[in-house]
Amino acid sequence: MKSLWVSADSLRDGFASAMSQMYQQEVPQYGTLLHLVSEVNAEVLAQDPALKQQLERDNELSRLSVERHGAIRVGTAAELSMLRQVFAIMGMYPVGYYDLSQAGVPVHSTAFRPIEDRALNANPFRLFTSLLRLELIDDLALRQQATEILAARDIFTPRCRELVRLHQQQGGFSAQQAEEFIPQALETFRWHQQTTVDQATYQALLAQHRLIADVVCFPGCHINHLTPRTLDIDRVQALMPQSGITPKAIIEGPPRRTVPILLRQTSFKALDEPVRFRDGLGTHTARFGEIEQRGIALTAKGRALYDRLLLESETGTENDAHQQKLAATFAAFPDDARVLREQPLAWFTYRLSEKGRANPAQIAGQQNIERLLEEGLIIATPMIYEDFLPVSAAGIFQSNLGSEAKPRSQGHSSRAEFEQALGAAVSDEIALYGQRQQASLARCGVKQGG
Ligand code: OOG
Ligand code: NI
Repeated sequence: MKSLWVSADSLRDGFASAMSQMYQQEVPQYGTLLHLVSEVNAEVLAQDPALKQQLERDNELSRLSVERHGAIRVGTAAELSMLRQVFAIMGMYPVGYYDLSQAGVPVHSTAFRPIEDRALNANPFRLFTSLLRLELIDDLALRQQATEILAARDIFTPRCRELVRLHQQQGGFSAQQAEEFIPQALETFRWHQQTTVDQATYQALLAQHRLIADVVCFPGCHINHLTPRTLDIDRVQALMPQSGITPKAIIEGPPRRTVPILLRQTSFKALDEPVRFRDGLGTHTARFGEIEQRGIALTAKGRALYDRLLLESETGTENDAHQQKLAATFAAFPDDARVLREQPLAWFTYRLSEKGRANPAQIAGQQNIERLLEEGLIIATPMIYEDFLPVSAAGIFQSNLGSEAKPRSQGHSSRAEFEQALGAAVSDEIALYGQRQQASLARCGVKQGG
């Protein structure tokens, strides 16, 4: 019998859309931001027909309007490992290891995301997922208490657990099961006004780190932001106040470039939201909004240059000054597609042009990619960066949780512990980009190396 299972791409698309609907209801400013981003994207495309054509040709235009990332934080290894199984059903796999303890945030993280070209183009929805490091709570009694609170909760509905088991046994979902799975999985990420603790416990955890209180005191792992992708972050940042949204002071990441690199992000501050403790009312500050502009993925060499320049650059507290300083330092980073390819600092996707399809013999055996491009036999387009940046992430965490920049000395990087909690290895993002570039060249009939 032919498989009638619903595809992982379609499950992810349905889930991402349901998540966005839910978050628009929970945080109305997110809806305003979505609206602003789609307006700015439409303007950019109208003003830059060449960009529009390129995005259309590469099947990227369709993903733009559905594209977003979210972020969640969990408290235990068991929760993280169960999330891995839930996301696998939607074609999202752990990529990258981010150690944020070095920036004073007591978590380490990965991104669950699709990894293949086709899946990324269908819907690149990704979730930045952090695991709390309870060992960084130095008060032992409090650490024990937090451990017990977390052990007593189940952030998954019983039906969600059953459906995950069923999927693992059957190897897929029928249409009806898929329809049931999406809202069941969504429950884990819903906001709860009712906390699981009394005020004293909340305050004690908050005093350790705001993030610890956010993870430990609630019955679920509420989605804390959803981030649409804009084609012009400077414009959205400038327009945010007119829509009644106050952005964070500076845009994180690299400066504006002719060939945009990696990821630029800005966010707006979390609101104080009313919550109920076991013994009274209060407020909690956790959820916020963010936008991002994605550029080309960098090779290990390009990434090392980015990291070095970011470190060397002076920073400003006001965005214009900050961007000018960044731009001055990043003058040392080539901003030309050809140079980016030749060095090589960045990844590209290659495909045959019409001429190339008509003349395969001219390609076979040719190893000089620039020559093939010049002759119009193949076409190169920047490969979009699908991941995150730890320095930017730390900036976003801090600006939204109250700045607390003290680095935690115990916070040695522990990727192995993270993978053990996850129950799987995380993929190396740079290796994934390299494989995709290689595969695109192979599809063109270009032999590389040797
Ligand atoms: C995650 C912050 C990181 C990003 O875009 O870098 C992040 C969090 O606050 O849980 O989402
Ligand atoms: Ni984010």
